[in-house]
Amino acid sequence: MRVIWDRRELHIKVVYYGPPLSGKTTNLRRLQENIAPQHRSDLVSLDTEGDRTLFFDLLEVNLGRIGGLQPRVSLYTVPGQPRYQRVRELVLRGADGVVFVADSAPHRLRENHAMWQQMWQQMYKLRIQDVPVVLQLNKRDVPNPTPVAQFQQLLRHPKGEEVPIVEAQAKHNVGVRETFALILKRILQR
Ligand SMILES: Nc1nc2c(ncn2[C@@H]2O[C@H](COP(=O)(O)OP(=O)(O)O)[C@@H](O)[C@H]2O)c(=O)[nH]1
Ligand SMILES: [Mg+2]
Repeated sequence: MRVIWDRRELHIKVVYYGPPLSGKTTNLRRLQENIAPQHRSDLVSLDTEGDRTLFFDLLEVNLGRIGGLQPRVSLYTVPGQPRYQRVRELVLRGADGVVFVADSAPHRLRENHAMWQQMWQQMYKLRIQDVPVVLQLNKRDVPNPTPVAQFQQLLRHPKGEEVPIVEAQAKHNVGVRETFALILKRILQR
């Protein structure tokens, strides 16, 4: 988080992390569609190959004033494919908060877990292990979604802290705004 005093701006970086195709880009797309153009940028997607994000997506959102400052929030997504581990780390650097977008499809459980572990490894390496994390359980509309309790058991905070959960269907714009509001609230509380 950086304050640019002469412009009275507060810069905040939020990263959406998770396995491939869990719905990270869809979250940003829905936010873009639902925030008035004067309060946001266009969604910039770098080097996409069909549906897949190869580098990252970026959306900037300007919020109302907080304590005389104008918050400017930069939202990033990471590419989920295993071979882009290094890119994920680069994008994660300097994050003020992280949203982990999990895929509720039952056959994706192991991938969620592997990415969750990698996220914490990278957060420790980058010394951002204490920034707020929100766990979004996306795709709750799929058949036989992984139960919330099973996610809670599997995706644990390394220090045993409670991780707030939002159930979502990003595709249908359910839980997207709530997730964004919750991570921002946690960041600003800090
Ligand atoms: N069934 C279902 N599909 C979703 C949901 N959210 C996203 N998707 C789909 O999942 C696919 C991957 O989404 P995308 O946002 O590109 O994933 P990313 O790789 O995490 O950025 C797309 O076909 C989306 O339409 C959801 O809530 N339910
Ligand atoms: Mg993507």
